[in-house]
Amino acid sequence: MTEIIGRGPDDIVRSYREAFGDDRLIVVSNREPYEHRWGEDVGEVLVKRPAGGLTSALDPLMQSVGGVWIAWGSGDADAAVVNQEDRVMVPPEDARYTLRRLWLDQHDVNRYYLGYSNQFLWPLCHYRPALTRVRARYWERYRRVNRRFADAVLDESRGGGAAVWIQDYHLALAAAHVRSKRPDLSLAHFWHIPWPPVEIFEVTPQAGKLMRGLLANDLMGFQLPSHRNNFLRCALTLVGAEIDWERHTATLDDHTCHVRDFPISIDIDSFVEAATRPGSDEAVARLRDRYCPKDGQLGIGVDRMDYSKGLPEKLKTLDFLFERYPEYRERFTFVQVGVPSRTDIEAYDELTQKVDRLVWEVNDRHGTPGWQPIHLIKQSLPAERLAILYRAADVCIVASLRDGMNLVAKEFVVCQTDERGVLLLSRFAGAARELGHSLQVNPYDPEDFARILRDALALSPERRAELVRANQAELRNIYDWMADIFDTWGRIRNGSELDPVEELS
Ligand code: GDG
Repeated sequence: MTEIIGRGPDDIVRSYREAFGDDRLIVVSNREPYEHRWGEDVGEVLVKRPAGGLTSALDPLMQSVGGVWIAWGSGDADAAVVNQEDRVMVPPEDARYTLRRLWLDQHDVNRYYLGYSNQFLWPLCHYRPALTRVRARYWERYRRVNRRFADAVLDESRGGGAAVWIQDYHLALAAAHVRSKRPDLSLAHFWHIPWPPVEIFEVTPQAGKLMRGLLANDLMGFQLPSHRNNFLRCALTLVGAEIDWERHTATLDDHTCHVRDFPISIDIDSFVEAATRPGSDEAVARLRDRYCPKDGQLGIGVDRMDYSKGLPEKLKTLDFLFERYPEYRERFTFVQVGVPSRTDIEAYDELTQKVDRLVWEVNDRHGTPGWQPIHLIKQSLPAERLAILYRAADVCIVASLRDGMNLVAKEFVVCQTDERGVLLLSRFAGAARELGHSLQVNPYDPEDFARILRDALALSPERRAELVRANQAELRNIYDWMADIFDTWGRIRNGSELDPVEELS
């Protein structure tokens, strides 16, 4: 595989220490990186790593830098393993940092998490205002839970300095609470999902409060320049912040927030290692034997079951492929991993039913006695299995209707150690900006999407290898992402963030 030269864990520790000295790193997110669950045997505790882009991205970083990660203790055995201060060291097999758990009751989960976060902010930020549900009690609880997260930050930073790094849309109000009590702390927030244009965001009844909450940070990070610009325009229009469009800052009530884009990435080495460890060649061969028709090809998809991921559009595309190009029947099989997600929300339940129905229809229409066109795996696979699946595939399809980045696309590219797999990538996923050697598709146009899929299946091994290598050469490591953020954040903190005029000279 193309050698990817980038920064590593040691560079992150150095970047962090240069920026923040001995200050403690405090990461705050809704989802925890490790969940403890009761096993089947009495007293047995199992450790689960929830599937999701955010936790997969940040855990390796916390393991390098150390510090404390504050998150909702969502596992049923979580409370049994923490100490009196609700802390537990993780990873369990090699304690590297502290996980501080915060407890949510059923109302919190229903209103703050499933309500305001996932039935208001999530659809809105994915450009789907028609899917939002506005309820006063959701907002009330969102505020209250955000304040509790902020209180935990204040507690963990007592008696010293800290760099507080807040994650994602669940915690938009946390920074303002922290700043009101500890203006000396350095605050940054990374928003993993898109930020929509002001014409969409302004439907938010609490738009001004959310903007003020986020502008309390010293640094706001987004995946793409377009999200950054949308946010700055919202700051101008909705709360009258003063915007410097060259330096990308928003100033409100004498506080300046720097707004930047930092496209997130993955821990490249860990995926390459999982795809190539001893026994992997046999595992790849077994997987192809199981699913792939003899001398045929294997396609894969890996998504949380979420309406932003374009699963029905992907399945319609497969339907068109088998209808328009029947030579692919019994020659191409598709395996879709669809990890159940937010199953208590109606829109997700409807999506799951729709996906089940579409899979059934395509299989019914095009399947033959010895061959099933689509296999839907509705469960989370262990990370090593995922790397083998990526490596075994001839194509991977990412069909997001809107996606902040999409880590699956990047993971697939790095696992191509045999230089075989071609990536079909939605133009509407943030990853499309970097992965220019994927075949880019418009999921709203399934006929053309099917034509591009056919073209992908027809590519020669040489052309596939060229595309793989070119995409791999574009990829940066998660550590570069982290170091970029710490370097920028550190310069802001030290007052040395250059303005663009100085940078140019
Ligand atoms: C949000 C933004 C942004 C999936 N299935 C399994 C599994 N996964 C892991 C993948 C990947 C992660 O989940 C999914 O990440 P994505 O980036 O694709 O999507 P979101 O969860 O929506 O993440 C997204 C991301 O945050 C980071 O900023 O890219 O735009 O929406 O890492 O590997 N992992 C395992 N088994 C599975 O079955 N082990």
